[in-house]
Amino acid sequence: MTIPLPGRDHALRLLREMLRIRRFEERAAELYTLGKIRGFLHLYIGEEAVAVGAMQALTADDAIVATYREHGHALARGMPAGGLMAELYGKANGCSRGRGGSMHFFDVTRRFYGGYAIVGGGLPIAVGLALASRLQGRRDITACFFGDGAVAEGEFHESLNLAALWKLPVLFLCENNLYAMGTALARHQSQPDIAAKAAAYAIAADTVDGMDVLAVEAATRRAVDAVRGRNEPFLLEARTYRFRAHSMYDPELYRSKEEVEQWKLRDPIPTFAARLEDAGMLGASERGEIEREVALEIESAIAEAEAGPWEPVEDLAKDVYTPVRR
Ligand SMILES: Cc1ncc(C[n+]2csc(CCOP(=O)(O)OP(=O)(O)O)c2C)c(N)n1
Ligand SMILES: [Mg+2]
Repeated sequence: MTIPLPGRDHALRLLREMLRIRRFEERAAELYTLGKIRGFLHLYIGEEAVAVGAMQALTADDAIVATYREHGHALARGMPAGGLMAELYGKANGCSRGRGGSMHFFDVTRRFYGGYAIVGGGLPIAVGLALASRLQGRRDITACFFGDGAVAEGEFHESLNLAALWKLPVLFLCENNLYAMGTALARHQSQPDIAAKAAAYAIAADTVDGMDVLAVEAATRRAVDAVRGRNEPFLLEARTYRFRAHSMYDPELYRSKEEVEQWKLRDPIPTFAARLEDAGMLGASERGEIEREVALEIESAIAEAEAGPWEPVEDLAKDVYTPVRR
């Protein structure tokens, strides 16, 4: 079903948010090959519509938990690009003081609780956050993003079970990009329909086209209403695709070039931009202006990362051990 276009301001905001993520990561990939960024770097390119669409339905009070592929979620949540780029560089002005890198973005003031390297590791944290909120009598919900690979983990089942049993306000949002590293979903799941798994825990579920930002926003709004209104969890599965390798090193022997090219035809950014152009909401000069503004933001983020300090080596063990209080 094609969702009608929203007002022009909101539509352009969605486009801009997706572009910010795309351009941020394209530059990050270049900086990685230059050796400026090291360690793991998992790009979200191709999946931008999921984070951007979903984030529109959440308020600043809601908590977010994401995976190691979380650059897009952090940007869409409003974390400043400079602090994120500095974190990729490992600099002390990074959002996690340079100690986490790409997989561990964190910002407690924006209720962004990671960035998790452990597949499925964010799910029990999300359930705990929702439990804390319930115990404190708050109305916020926790949105937990995770990949299709996480449904193979015990934590997925344990988390869904407890969230349903205790009626906790968690939106489980599965970003099904069909692969967990090099393993296709159908090769590791007896039931590859992820949304169908929710029924085993008496959780309501829905699926959405993760390449369509408006569809994701609308489906997330319905899901969030269900979580807030009924005070119980919900599972939303967004069907999407990553255009790049799993991480920076991956010969991609598990999928064909044709398959990747087929999915690229559904790239969420040009398809949405084309819709806006057809509707007379976006002209060539405006598109150019948005691109220029986004490029400026990313270049200034890089400058901030370049200028940022390294943590002194004397601080190596700082915050690693908690002092024992006697
Ligand atoms: C518990 C655990 N097992 C294995 C790994 C190694 N690993 C890193 S990413 C990944 C694939 C996860 O795929 P998915 O959840 O679909 O997320 P995607 O990378 O597709 O976004 C695996 C197995 C890990 N990080 N944690
Ligand atoms: Mg996956």
